[in-house]
Amino acid sequence: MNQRIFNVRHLIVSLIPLVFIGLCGRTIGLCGGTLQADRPNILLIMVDDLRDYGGAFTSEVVKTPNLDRLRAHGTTFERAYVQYPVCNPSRSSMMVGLRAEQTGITGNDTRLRQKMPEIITMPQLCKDAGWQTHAFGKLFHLGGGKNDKQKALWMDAGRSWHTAQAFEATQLGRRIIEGRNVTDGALNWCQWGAADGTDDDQPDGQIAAATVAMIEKPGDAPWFIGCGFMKPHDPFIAPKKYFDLYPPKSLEIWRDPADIAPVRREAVGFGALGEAFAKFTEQEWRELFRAYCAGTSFMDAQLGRVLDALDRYKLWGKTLVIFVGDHG
Ligand SMILES: [Ca+2]
Repeated sequence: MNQRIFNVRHLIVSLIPLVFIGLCGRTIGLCGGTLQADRPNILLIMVDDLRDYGGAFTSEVVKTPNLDRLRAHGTTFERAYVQYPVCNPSRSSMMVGLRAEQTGITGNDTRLRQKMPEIITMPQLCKDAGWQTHAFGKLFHLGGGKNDKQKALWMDAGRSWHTAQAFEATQLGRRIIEGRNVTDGALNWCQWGAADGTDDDQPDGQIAAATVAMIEKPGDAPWFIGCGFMKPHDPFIAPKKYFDLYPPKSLEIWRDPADIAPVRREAVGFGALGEAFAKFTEQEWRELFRAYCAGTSFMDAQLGRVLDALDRYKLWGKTLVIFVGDHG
C-alpha cells in the first residue's frame, strides 16, 4: 500500500466533504427501510478539515479504525461535493440547506444570523419539534475569539441548541514535547506539536467526554447532539501517542503529475500562502503531513469513545448518526 504525502495546497483546496450516515439494522430512505424509532435521536458528528487520502475516507493512508467501524454500520457517500471551501460558508450552508450564494455567507467573518436572522436551522427545527438539542465543540463556525458572548452567538446557543459549549486545551495539553512552526512564524497556523497530557487535555477529548455524558443522561425526549471535533484542523497538535503511530519517514511525499493543469491564482493556497509554501523543504512537507495524520487518528480515537457509548446503551436502532467533514 502506498503512503503518500499531499502538499498543503491539496490539503487546503480539497473540495471533497466526507459524508456518512450510519444506522444499524434499518436505514431511512436510502435503503427503503425505516428507523425503529418514530422520533429517533440524531447524532451529528462534524469534523474540521478532514479529507480523503487515497481510500474511502483516509483508511489507505491514515489509521482510522473507528471511522471504518462507523462505515460498517451504514451508508457511505463517496461522491458528495462541498458547497464552499472554508468553514463558515460550508457549515452555514449545511445547517440551513441553502447554497452559499443564497445565504450570502462567503467568508469566516460574518455570522449566519447577521445575514439571515430568522432562518430556521436543522437543529432548531428539531428543537422546536421537541428534541433536546445540545452542541459540543464546532458545529457552526466558532468565531468570537475569547469573548464568551460573541462565541455563544457564533454557536447559535439558545436558538439552534438548548446548550452549546466550546472547549480549550488544558495547560498540560498546551505543553509541546516536540514540534515547531514550519514557516518560522510567517504563518501562525502552520504549526505542529506532539503534546503532553492525555486526550482529555485537548478540546476533542473533552468534546467526546461531554458528548458521551449527554448520551448517558436519562430522559424521555429524543435528542439531537452536535459533536463537533476540532481536528485535524490546524494548528496540527495532538497528544504525542498519535504522532508515534507514524514514524517520521513512514510517509511518502506526494508529487503532482508533470502534466497537471495550472491552478488559477484565485484558488486558496496562492498569494501569501503560496509564497510560504514555496519555501517548504521535503522535510517540512513530511512533518506537516505526519502531523495531519496524527490529528486525524486522534480525532478518530475520540469518535471511538462516542461509538462505544452508542454500543453500550444499545442506541443504534433508534439513533440517526451523521458523520460529515466540513469541506476537506
Ligand atoms: Ca474547516
